[in-house]
Amino acid sequence: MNKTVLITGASSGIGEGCARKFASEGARLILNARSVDKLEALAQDLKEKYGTDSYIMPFDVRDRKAASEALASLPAEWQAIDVLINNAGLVIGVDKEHEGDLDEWDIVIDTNIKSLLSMTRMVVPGMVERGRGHIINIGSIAGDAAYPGGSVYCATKAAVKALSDGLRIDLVDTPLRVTNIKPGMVETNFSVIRFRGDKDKADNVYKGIRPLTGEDIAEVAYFAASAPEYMQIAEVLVMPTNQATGTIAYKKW
Ligand code: 8X3
Repeated sequence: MNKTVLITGASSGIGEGCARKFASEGARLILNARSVDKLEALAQDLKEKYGTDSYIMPFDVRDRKAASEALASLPAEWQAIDVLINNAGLVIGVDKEHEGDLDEWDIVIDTNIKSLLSMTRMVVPGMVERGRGHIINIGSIAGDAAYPGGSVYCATKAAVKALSDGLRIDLVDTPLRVTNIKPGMVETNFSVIRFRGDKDKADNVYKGIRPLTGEDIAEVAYFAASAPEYMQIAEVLVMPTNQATGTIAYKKW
């Protein structure tokens, strides 16, 4: 793939899966996450395995000024971003809506909604100018219906669906494409953060079922990005075979 791909939250989980998949297919990568060390290690690994050219952009996606400065300072040969993968996202806690911590929810809302929006706002105008581009948002099955303990997270992923659909409408008269990938159960660090570091509780989510991996979701993202230009994979709901909805899964204990 002869494309420049910017991935947010690239240092782990689905973001790292996407970095590895797109690298293995020959893309050039702009890797974003907070940790310089993790990004450097990933870039080095991708270089050794696939000969990938990576440009590292360490900043917290919630820091709009840092994001805008990083994008403005991209060397000329890295400025023509073809694919933006808005992956950075998280949830903290499983509290009820009337009981949770507003400061934690600010982090979730700022990351999952406002940062996705600001990256889109900053990167897409260049794509429109160049007449070429693809925005891949990592939404969630959680955006389809609220579930117990997920109120705010589900709301943020419903917002990702609305932002994806709205952007697709706004870009309908351009060659740009917008994809919203909505994963169900994917085993990453996601549940560890949801349960505030409690690894046992996080592991329990995936006991008795074979969850998807970041690499599985990366296959979907790559499929969408490599589809013919006239074909827009608008939305994909993807989950383990033994999962049916955000709350219904069959587990063999
Ligand atoms: C994460 C999937 O099942 O926790 O977006 O809603 S789930």
